Amino acid sequence: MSLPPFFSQSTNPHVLCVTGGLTGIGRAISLLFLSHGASVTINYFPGHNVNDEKLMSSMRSEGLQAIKSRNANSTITNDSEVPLLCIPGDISQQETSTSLVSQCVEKFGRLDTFVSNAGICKFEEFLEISPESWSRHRDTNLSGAFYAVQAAARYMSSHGGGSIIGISSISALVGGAQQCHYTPTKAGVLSLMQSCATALGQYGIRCNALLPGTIRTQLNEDDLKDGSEKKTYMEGRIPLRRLGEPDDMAGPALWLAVPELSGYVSGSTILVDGGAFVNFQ
Ligand code: RM4
Repeated sequence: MSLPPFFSQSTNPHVLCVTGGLTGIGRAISLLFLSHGASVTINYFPGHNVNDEKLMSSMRSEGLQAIKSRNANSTITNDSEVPLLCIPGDISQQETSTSLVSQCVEKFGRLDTFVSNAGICKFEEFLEISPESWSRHRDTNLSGAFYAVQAAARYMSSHGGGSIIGISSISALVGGAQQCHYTPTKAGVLSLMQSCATALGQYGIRCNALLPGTIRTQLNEDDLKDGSEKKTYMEGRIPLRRLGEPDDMAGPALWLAVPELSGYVSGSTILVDGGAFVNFQ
């Protein structure tokens, strides 16, 4: 049986903002929050996907379905009423996040939960990684998270607090031979959330790191092709015997957003990996 909605536009409003929200984990989180009655603003990197317009319109119709299936009495009855705002922008630039937060607040009047999710991972041999690739991974994954979290915190610190979630990775804790430019950025996001938890607790802002294990997204669609040896190997490493899906990340994000459920959780590291990390022998 599906849970009733946690939020309500009229009696318990909740506004979520997510970077990199058009695909993968960011999209799954956004859709779950929409289904629970939240309003959602997403950032996306224009042109990064084959067809942004199509992804946005399918997100609206999936959002509508999700809302209706959780709440048959919802007053939202067509795609155009889905409370979803999509803002293009390169997250490595500070002004993208400043403007994202202000457009979100202008449209929906508040900001309760911020998810810093946008990230890239190009699988490359360490000996061949160029300075450009190294800086692109740092600029997007780490500087992007820094600016985004700072913009959210600047708003939340003077508006009663909120929940900030940094999407780090199992790769913050363990190495990957073709991820030498990526794993340090994910360790950086974990550390960022720990320091921000200490800096921002005084404002009622909780900061936590969510660490996805191996989740099937566009980041690893080449690396983990169906039928590949690596995919079989990775599945074998996971005690739950399957790769993760973006939806697997959405529930933990919702839990971190709801103060009644996680109001005393801050500075924590939440691994969502089907047990992969602890599977040594
Ligand atoms: C992860 C982890 C996964 C990989 C992705 C791209 O956080 O290393 O195994 O598929 O990055």
